[in-house]
Amino acid sequence: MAPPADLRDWIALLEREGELVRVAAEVDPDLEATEIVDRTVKAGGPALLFERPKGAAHPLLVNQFGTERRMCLAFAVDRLDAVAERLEDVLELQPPQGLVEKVRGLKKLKSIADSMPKSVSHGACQEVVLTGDDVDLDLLPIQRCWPGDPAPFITLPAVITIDPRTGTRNVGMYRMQKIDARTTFMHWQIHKDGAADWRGMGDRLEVAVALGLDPVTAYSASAPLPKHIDELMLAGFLRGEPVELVRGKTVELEVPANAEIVLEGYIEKGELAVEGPFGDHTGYYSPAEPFPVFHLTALTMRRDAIYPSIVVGKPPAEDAWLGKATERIFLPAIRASVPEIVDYDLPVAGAFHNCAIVSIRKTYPAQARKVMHAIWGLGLLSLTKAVIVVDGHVDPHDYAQVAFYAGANVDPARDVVLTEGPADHLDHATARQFVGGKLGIDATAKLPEEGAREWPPEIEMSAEVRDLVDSRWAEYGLGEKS
Ligand SMILES: Cc1cc2nc3c(=O)[nH]c(=O)nc-3n(C[C@H](O)[C@H](O)[C@H](O)COP(=O)(O)O)c2cc1C
Ligand SMILES: [Mn+2]
Repeated sequence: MAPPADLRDWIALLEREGELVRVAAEVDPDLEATEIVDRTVKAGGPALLFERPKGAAHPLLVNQFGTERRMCLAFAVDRLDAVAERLEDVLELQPPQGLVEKVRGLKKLKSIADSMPKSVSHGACQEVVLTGDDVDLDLLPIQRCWPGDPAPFITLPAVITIDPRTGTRNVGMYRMQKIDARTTFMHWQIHKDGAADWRGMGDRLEVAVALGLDPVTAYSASAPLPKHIDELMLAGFLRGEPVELVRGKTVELEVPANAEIVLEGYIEKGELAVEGPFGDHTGYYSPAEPFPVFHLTALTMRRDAIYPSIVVGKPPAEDAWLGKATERIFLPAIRASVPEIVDYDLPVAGAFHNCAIVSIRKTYPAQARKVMHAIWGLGLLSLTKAVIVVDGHVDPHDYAQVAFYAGANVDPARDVVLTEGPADHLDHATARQFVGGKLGIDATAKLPEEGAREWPPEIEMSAEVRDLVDSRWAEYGLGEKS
């Protein structure tokens, strides 16, 4: 089975799988939808298609990504690690030995070449074209998510720009506060590629925003790829099908043909206004700050377009699963530069940037410190506040195990690293915005060169006795074997 081709295909799949409920009652996108969605997400419940959002002409889809099972359905896999394995296969491309390997290598290269987006002449996303004064964001059920939000926010967009200096495309997910029917903000945080395109702009920067994509392409907008890699290529690779693009009606940019809705427009150099506050994925309101203003020149859409949204807030929220997908999918890429890493976990409760637990195959002294610094030097992982390093036999996803080793193996006088580095744009705890402390905890077993006394063996039962008890279990009268 291939991943869904577009949002409608995805909705049909969710319905077949009992993963979507249609809400026929009129629901207000102003706060009411959030409360319904938040309760549903926290209960592990289904995607919700609000068919009659109050005051809007189009239905509202929320919680499409809210469980591991739906995330797997989106990628057509049975576990998210299977997605990573496909990527790993390509990343580990070695010079081929012999004919069979050469053919296999060519197939891999072809899978990369076939991932490039493809231009087409028509797209469903342009069945309806509104330009100029006809552009009207009031048609859409844009949610105001939390009581302290000053306005509705578009929360699940794929924002497309081209770096005017290099010509490379970037696609990112950045919230867009509605200013009026034809204007929004663009929330490009300082460390993001979108912000870099904006900093490099001339007098005007064209922007296109795709809403209501197939789930893999929508996910790809949130993926932290290096600046020069087009997120639509990742989408094509993960879908096994190139993303089809049509030329915008009022911009030079190309937009995904399968989108439900596309917003086209521009940003003027130096035009900033005060955006926010916004009830954010940190669990706090991020404060009001200046951000660029986006002027719409066109709103194009399918007939009966469906508007997608996501509610972030105190974790766990729906975005937890977009984050977990990234955690899994990027493991091979991280291992490509830090090969001693066995596995890692970014706890949902840590809003992804607050904490990373990393397990390593340790072979030399101070290696845990090397890995901490690697994390603090790696893409958006550089924003990680606390890094806990454990040995390779420890499961980083098992927080009780991690807590055990972070206690038992740590002498705080010796095994804690405190340093400084860039802090997440939204971190409210740092003394200064964008700059903060970093905490490393080396919870690996220590070597003599690291200043350890003789390290005691860990307690484990012998294999013979385990086998004996296995074979005699029924005799003990203790029920099911544990
Ligand atoms: C639901 C959701 C909302 C997000 N909102 C923002 C945002 O408002 N601003 C921002 O800079 N990043 C936001 N992000 C994170 C970016 O999408 C992510 O860092 C992505 O890698 C950015 O793409 P880029 O690296 O090409 O800039 C959001 C992520 C998700 C999943
Ligand atoms: Mn990018």
